[in-house]
Amino acid sequence: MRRYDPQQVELKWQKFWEEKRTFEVKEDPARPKYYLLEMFPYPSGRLHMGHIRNYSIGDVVARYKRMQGFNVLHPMGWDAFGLPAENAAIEHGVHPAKWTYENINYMKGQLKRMGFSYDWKREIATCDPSYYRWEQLFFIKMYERGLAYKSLSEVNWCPGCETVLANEQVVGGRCWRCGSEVEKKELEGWFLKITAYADELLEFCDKLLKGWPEKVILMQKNWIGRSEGVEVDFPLEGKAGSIRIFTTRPDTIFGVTFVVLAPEHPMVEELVKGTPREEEVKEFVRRAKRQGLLLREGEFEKEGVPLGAYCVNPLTGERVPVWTANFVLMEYGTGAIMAVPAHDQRDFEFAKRYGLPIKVVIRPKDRELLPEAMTEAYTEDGIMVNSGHFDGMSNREAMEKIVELIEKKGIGQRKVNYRLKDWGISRQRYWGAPIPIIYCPNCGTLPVPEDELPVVLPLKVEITGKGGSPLAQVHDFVNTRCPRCNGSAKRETDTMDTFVESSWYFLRYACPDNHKEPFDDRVKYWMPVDQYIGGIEHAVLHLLYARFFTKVLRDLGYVDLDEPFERLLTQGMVIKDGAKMSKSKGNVVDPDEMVQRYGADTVRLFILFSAPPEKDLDWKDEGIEGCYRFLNRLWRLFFEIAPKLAEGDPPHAFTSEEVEFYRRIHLTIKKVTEDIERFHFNTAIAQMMEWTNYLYESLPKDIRPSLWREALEKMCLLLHPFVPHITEELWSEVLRRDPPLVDQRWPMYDPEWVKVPEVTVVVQVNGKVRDKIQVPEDLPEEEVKRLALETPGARRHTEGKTVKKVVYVPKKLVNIVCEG
Ligand code: ANZ
Ligand code: ZN
Repeated sequence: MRRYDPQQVELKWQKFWEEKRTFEVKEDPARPKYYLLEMFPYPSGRLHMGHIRNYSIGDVVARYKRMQGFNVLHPMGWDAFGLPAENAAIEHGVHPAKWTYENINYMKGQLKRMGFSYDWKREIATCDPSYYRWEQLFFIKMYERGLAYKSLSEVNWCPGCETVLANEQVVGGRCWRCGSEVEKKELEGWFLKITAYADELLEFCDKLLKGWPEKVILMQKNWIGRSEGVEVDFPLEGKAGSIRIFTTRPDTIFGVTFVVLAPEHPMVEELVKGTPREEEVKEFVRRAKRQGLLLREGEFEKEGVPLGAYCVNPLTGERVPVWTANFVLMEYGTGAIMAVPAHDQRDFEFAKRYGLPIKVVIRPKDRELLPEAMTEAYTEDGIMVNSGHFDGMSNREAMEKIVELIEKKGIGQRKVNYRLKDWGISRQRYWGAPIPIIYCPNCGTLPVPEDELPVVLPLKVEITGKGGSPLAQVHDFVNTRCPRCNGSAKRETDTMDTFVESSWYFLRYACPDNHKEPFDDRVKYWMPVDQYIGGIEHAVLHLLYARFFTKVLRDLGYVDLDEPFERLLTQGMVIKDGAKMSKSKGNVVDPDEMVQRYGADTVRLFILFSAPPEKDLDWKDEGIEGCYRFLNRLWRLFFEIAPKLAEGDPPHAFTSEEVEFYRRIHLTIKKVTEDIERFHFNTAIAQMMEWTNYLYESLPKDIRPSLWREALEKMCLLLHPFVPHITEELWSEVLRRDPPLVDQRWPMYDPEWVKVPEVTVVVQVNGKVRDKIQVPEDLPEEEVKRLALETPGARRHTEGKTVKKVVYVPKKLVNIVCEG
């Protein structure tokens, strides 16, 4: 018997698919299309198990859909701009382009060795000018429509290296390179106006619900963070002017006991200037600004100082002190709040800490609320108290009335706020797409004319990690001509955030060879992506940006669709010894080594078998051994039966053993098909393993050759999406079938043969027969009990009583024991 040699088998079939160009696809209006996309990798150097998992899951779906007759687009590319390439240049002196393309080359080899069914003709690398030129075009179009604009933004600044740092280069508040404490600095930068699409992005969240995980939808909604409220002016005491606050709880306005400004609020300095409080407040503001970075890492205490100034509650006329505190953010609302400690937890904690008064204005329906007795804010609905003529109303009703009053008095108006901020895309980095803008001393800011695109990133550059943006040092690049007056002008030296490239790459896969325009009719044929698969870490930013870009490109007339991704699957992490696989933890399993030892089919099988896609996968060395043994067992089974296949069938009808044997074939097809549809690959594989055991047990039985052949053929077809190489080999070498599996259709089952017999189950309540139900013989106990409890007979006799126990005697009866 031939030994199973995964290396030989796998290389053979990979070569075969490549030579036959099996996975290259063309648009074919006559066939239904299916666009399967996995998130493209950053070419960091080598694939890790997370990648392998992502792409193994995708490959099952791609191959399965293909066998179902879909015209499947399954592309792959490289998210090739980014910081690590630049860091490699700083640390090892290798050019980012060289580093990137070498990595791409290596990783592409790894993907091919896994046998993934990609159409490599459509490969994209985002650092290629033929890709980012279109991005520059979109930027210009957005600029012309006011969707790209320049504004001040806050950046991380390293005083040691005199350079801007990316968030990833700030480690514990310090520069990753020189260890200096990182400062905040205001710098001019480019923004994309994603807020203009906030409402549409939110509205479409609900339309996406059917094909996206609920968790991701919720994260997107929270990120957009729409909140309805009012802005109200609190006049200053003894001076002209007022403080404008934003609140979502105008019903609590009678309970305001202080007002708080964000430390960065311009009025802070104004109000303390020349007063005895000036020094202390300024010191606090400095500290709070420095805290900025740490704050984001989550370890912060609510702190503040009074300004010594007062303002007036416009509805009550009460005077309230003005404070500044670190928990009020300048970027949200108006950067100022009215504090209601009785009904807002943050305000409550702050008031307790600084001994500020607490005034209750809403009480629960059934009791009084005394400020002294409160241990936390009362944030529920209730009845208005201490609120003038609103007393006694429900707070919901009062809310509407108070807003009307505020608007009538002209002291404020309704306002909708979003957490979502415009997207700052300027990076003072080298390895990114240049922003196509020219600054002319006479004509101002101008976009690069379209026919001069792309603005190619120059390759001759010095990257030291110190000083300003590397591009600013490349004189040939910076110095240019003004497109309007032809005088000397300068180019923008910022590059774009790499998230911009990943916001539209899925569109470009449809027509990567079109060098005249970004998109053509092929986009219409393939889009939207039918199934997108990737990590949950992209649940917010990448997916939101991609949705935003799709809408912008629609409004610019480039594409004709509202949403890019029909369905989304977020796969879990790969963990080992209880922690996420990572270099720093030293628990990394190298895919190459595993493929060397067991072959790609075993690695794929193990990854798919160990956990359902959305769950975390715990890497166990025994597990991969087990999968390898299974494939060897499968191999031997085929070779053992092979001689039998040539024999003729007996003349008599199926024996009862053969009936069972045949039924199992169809049950397995049904189960595996349904499991793949639901992405339950692990249970599909478990079913195949069980079936293999059954076939081994059937070896001594008298099963006719044609039935054996059918079983083995179905085995190959059903396992093919998971382990494509070994199945091709067995199909062609043992079963002698042609054409290859990749061109076969997914098997169908005969519904007549998978019917489960039904049984009648009697429903008793306290031992008396009250109803009966018809159920499939193998319906799980829980289901039978649920159905029994819902029968009219059971309902009549359990109503108003407590069910104590439900007993199921399989295939016979359910007894419901109840009391009362
Ligand atoms: C008074 C009040 C009373 C509030 C109450 C809440 C409960 P969302 O839903 O997130 O929009 N707030 C407003 N601007 C803020 C800022 N720049 N920094 C920190 N907090 C700010 O939250 C709106 C609420 O968050 C606002 O309503 C305000 O506190 C606070 F019983 O005003 B509220
Ligand atoms: Zn000019």
